[in-house]
Amino acid sequence: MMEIAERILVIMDDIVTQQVDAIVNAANNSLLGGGGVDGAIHQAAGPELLEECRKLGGCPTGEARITRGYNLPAKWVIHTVGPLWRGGMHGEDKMLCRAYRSSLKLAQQYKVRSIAFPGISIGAYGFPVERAAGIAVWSVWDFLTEVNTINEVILVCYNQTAFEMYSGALHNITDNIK
Ligand code: AR6
Repeated sequence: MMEIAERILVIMDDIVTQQVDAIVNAANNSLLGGGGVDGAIHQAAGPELLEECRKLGGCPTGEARITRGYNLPAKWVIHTVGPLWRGGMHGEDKMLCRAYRSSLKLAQQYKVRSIAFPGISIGAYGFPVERAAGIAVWSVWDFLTEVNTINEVILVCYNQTAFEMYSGALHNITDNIK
């Protein structure tokens, strides 16, 4: 059995090029596309992705929906909606945790073995990066203790600051568990 720490990887890269079974999209409630990582994923997947998304009828915050990946190397795109940061007293932490868990649950149902996440909510949605990183790493770690069919979770950071925060959060949890 692989250690949990060996199943989580933090990298700095573009999520659309990841060679994994599924990539996660930081979408909005409409699931009809947007800027940031959402725009990049739709651009790389091609127009069929939007066509499939239209049929889903949106997605509540904290939940997730799955589509095919079309022109992406990934077979699946799991669309989740993280919380918009409103100061931290509106259930933002819980909602962010839920977005990671819902995505991983869907991944498990679709027999996904490798999955890549962007930093959900840390761009346009304004979630403080260090706090989001802690929640992301903890949510993934906790899920992997319960489910052993997913053996690679890649946290894909788009800039140096995010990379430092997510790898720092992973180190913290690894140190604390030893
Ligand atoms: N690969 C990896 N990460 C990326 C990429 C990429 N190609 N492009 C951007 N990021 P954001 P949110 C990073 O704003 O905060 C959209 O319009 C980015 O630097 O994409 O959850 C949706 O439609 C940041 O660190 O997502 C929603 O309306 C992280 O991905 C809204 O934005 C997330 O930033 C969602 O906001």
